Amino acid sequence: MSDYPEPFHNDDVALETEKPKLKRPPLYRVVLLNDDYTTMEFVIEVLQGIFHHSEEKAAQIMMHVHQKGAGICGVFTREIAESKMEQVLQYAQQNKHPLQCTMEPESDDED
Ligand code: TYC
Repeated sequence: MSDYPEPFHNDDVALETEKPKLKRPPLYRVVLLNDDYTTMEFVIEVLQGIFHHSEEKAAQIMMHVHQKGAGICGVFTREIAESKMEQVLQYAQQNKHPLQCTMEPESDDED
């Protein structure tokens, strides 16, 4: 049964067809930077605790950062990436490690 009283007319109303809003949100990479002082164990702990990587994957990412200078911890929407980055910086500071972390747009045409 209809929810509207009958008869229902909308002859005078101009109905515009709107394009469906299906755009995906822009994504951001959270990037971990190498330094000479943060322990490897601490970096692995961060990657497991904040980014939910397995111990094996965390060790792999840590070694990549250690050898190449930087590496991706994960890809997230902006708010999540910001939150992860802040958690890393705060946790590192609390534990007196100079570990640095940054974020960058996943795609070049987004900022
Ligand atoms: N280079 C550090 C060491 O030799 C380990 C390290 C890895 C530090 C990754 C930071 O993001 C980092 N103890």
